[in-house]
Amino acid sequence: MDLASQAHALVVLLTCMVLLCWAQERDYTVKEEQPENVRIGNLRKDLDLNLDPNIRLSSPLQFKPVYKTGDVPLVRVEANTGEIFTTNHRIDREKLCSGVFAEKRCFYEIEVAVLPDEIFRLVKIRFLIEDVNDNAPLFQSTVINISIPENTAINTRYPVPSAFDPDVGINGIQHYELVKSVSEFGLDIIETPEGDKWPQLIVQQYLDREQKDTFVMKIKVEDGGNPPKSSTAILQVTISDVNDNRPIFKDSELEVSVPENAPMGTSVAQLHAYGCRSGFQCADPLRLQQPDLCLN
Ligand SMILES: [Ca+2]
Ligand SMILES: [Ca+2]
Ligand SMILES: [Ca+2]
Ligand SMILES: [Ca+2]
Repeated sequence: MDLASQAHALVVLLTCMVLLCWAQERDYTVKEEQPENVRIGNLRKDLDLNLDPNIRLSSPLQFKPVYKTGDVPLVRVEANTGEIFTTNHRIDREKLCSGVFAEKRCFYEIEVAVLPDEIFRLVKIRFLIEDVNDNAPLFQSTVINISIPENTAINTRYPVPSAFDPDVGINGIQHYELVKSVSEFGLDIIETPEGDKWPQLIVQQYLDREQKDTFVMKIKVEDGGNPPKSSTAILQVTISDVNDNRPIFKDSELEVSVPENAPMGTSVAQLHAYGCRSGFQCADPLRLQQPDLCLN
């Protein structure tokens, strides 16, 4: 290596040392929702400062946190010891990282200046906020209404509006079930590649609005926390009508007697027809117009 190359290597080495001095980083992991004064770590120990005993310090070693403007301090650093603690401001992962995609990790960051000037460095501290299961999954509404036509084929699926759980991973939604079910309907869960779970109602039997026009069930959603949290909603299925029955007369035959001298226009009988559409039974017949049969 010639002299110029050696000089260049030395410059690169010195630059790296200076940058290392300034760009020190340290990561910690802390659970959300901890009470005040829970110890997270000790900077003096964890930064491995390796203070040169030959350097005379103008004042004792000190740690001075620098918070981002407007940030509520979620941790405090003891100036003399470098001990890091939680504060009386609760760390709420769901609030801190509300705009962050669920699959991304949630960090809280501060910088800490290490003083005095002789050993000055600015250390970037990142706190990885671990999720705890502090939210139950909830449906958007306590009553979910679904309308299904009565001629729906068996195995047809209807999406049920999903619940929402702001926690992530196993603490998010894991399971749906019908806790008060009927034989006409079943529930299946579709899982997307992103891991989202979508409940779907499956028609398991032929429906007949004229027999039964409303089914009331209860749907339960549960997360995978330990212990799990859950909630329920009423699932009300309304069977909508289709025109699947022709109207029928009350009597298939009608016998009337008419005097031979009856004038024209004389009413001789009244016809009864029903909009009875079940085909087999007519539990709640709809009475149609009842025309008179008249002489003409
Ligand atoms: Ca929380
Ligand atoms: Ca949860
Ligand atoms: Ca949480
Ligand atoms: Ca019908």
